[in-house]
Amino acid sequence: MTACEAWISAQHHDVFSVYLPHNGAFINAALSGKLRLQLKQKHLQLVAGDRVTLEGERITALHERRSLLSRIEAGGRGFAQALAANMDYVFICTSPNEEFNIKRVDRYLAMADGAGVEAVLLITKADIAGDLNSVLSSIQALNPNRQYLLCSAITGQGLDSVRNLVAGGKSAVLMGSSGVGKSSLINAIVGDSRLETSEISAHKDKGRHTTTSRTLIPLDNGGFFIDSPGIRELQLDNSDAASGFADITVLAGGCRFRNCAHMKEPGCAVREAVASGTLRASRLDSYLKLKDEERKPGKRLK
Ligand SMILES: Nc1nc2c(ncn2[C@@H]2O[C@H](COP(=O)(O)OP(=O)(O)OP(=O)(O)O)[C@@H](O)[C@H]2O)c(=O)[nH]1
Ligand SMILES: [Mg+2]
Ligand SMILES: [Zn+2]
Repeated sequence: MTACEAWISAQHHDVFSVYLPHNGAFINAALSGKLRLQLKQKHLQLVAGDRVTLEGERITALHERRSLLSRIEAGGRGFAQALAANMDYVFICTSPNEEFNIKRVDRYLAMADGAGVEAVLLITKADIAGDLNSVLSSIQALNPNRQYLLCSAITGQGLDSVRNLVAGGKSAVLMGSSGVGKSSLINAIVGDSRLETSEISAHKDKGRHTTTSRTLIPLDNGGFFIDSPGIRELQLDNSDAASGFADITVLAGGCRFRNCAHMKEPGCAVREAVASGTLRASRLDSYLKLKDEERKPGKRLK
């Protein structure tokens, strides 16, 4: 039987919807018994964006991942939950209304950082009269160099820029609270209404997300989006987080105390690096927030 490469789009129980890059089709496939066992032994789960080997309708191998975004599973059992693999970008979607929360934005940024995936802030619903100035100034305060794009699914503002970021085979996963307009944005860019969307009031009434699973959406410019359900609880995967702060780990080797918390300890090489301008203060802040997060597992993100 001939084997080909396929990309994981969505999962419904034991059935995976996979995308075939050679012909652009989506088909259903299931894990081979052998791969199922291998994944179980390694505590791995296939996730949207994963590259796999397909033999007929059987998925027989998982290819090495270029990047993996993950978080601690909601419910506090402490397992890392994979969110999307092989992404070039995380589009962190937030709208300039009551939903806007700079701490949440920072949390998403730290997650992207931890996975080594580039983050772009999408300020959605730029057509509504929210307090755009205060939103932009809090983003500036977080990091003056942070890229952001103003977009609107209604007026079309910013859609070309978002589209161009993924041109030529790049992939981006859209993340952000339920109702910020992730699916609407993708529909507006793709030019049809393939993804279900709904009024925010409906979200609140039903207490559910309109989008319920991650799905791969190919664009005609060669790029890919992954739509995802709004994340209610966002915690960071410690292993990813630590690996995303290799610069700080290296600096910490120069601290006087081995267990230095880089807060007020004398002889702290990390603080010295901030003072001398070799380390951004905002980066140390993100790192410390993350450490704080690790000490308080199960803390809800509001
Ligand atoms: N004014 C305005 N409303 C928008 C825009 N984009 C989306 N909306 C509205 O916002 C609501 C939620 O949009 P969705 O696209 O379903 O939001 P979502 O982020 O995909 O939500 P989940 O799938 O639950 O995570 C809908 O009522 C949309 O019509 C926009 O650019 N401007
Ligand atoms: Mg959606
Ligand atoms: Zn220190």
